[in-house]
Amino acid sequence: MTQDNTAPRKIILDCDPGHDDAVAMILAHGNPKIELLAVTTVAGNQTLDKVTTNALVVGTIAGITGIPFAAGCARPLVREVETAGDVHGDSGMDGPAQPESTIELDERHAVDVIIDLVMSHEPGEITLVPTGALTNIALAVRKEPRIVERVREVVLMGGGYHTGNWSAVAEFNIKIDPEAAHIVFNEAWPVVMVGLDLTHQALATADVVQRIEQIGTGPSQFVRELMDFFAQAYRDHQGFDAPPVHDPCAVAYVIDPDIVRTVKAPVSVELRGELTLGMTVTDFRAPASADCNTSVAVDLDHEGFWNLVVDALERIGEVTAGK
Ligand SMILES: [Ca+2]
Repeated sequence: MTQDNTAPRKIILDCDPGHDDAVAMILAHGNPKIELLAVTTVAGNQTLDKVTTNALVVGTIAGITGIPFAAGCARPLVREVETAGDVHGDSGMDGPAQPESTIELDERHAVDVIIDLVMSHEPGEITLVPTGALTNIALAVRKEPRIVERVREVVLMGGGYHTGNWSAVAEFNIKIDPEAAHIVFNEAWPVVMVGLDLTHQALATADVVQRIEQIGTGPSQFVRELMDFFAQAYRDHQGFDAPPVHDPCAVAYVIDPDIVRTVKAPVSVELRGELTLGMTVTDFRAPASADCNTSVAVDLDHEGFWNLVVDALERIGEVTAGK
């Protein structure tokens, strides 16, 4: 496997924007250690049409050009569509005013974009960063199993080893499509689970929001307004003082694993539990064996993480629509 550790890490962001997905896109675009190859979408926080529109809007606001944006699966593999309107609003990205997108959607299905990119790059070059349900990734691996040995790692936001948010023990991205998650966790590629234990440390506290506000650009104002809506939703529905900004934590891990520290441990997805469907059961009883392919994120450098987000917004600067 050829891995140049100085070159930017090539990633495909598979997402369901989503307030925190939007910040993940901005971090991936604005950080020089990441090369964003594509943005693909999947039903989750809202319906596929809505999250795809949102992805194009974020791309327009942040000036993400020259890469494919492609829509993927409109529903989970087995289960009915379940969305998170309480947290993300009717649009899936309520709060800020949303301009018309100037980005054209790729005609291909997201699953094909993922396969095409992975197969046309060298083995070990591409990291998949899913921040929604794992439907597209699971279908991609079923359609083209050779992507498993070519993907460098899958760094996903989802799950948790101690806590849930869509049930007492299950996290939203995993719970809405547990069968897809089962497929992704059980393939032989390295999987890093950036779950709620980690992302609940990524709180957009008042000082963080102030730092973002002070950047004083269109994109920073957009993020600030996203955070205002997200904060209110998390106060009303989840009992948080400040909202946990989940998805950019997965991108931050790819940028700097010292900011998102991980531990190797086997993870299994519960598919049959009456009370535990979608739980990411993590076994910490003994040191993980050499063939364990899964790691879980445990500890966030809060200041280092938000420094990355602020830095990305500063680098993006002011964006003129259409450029
Ligand atoms: Ca998401």
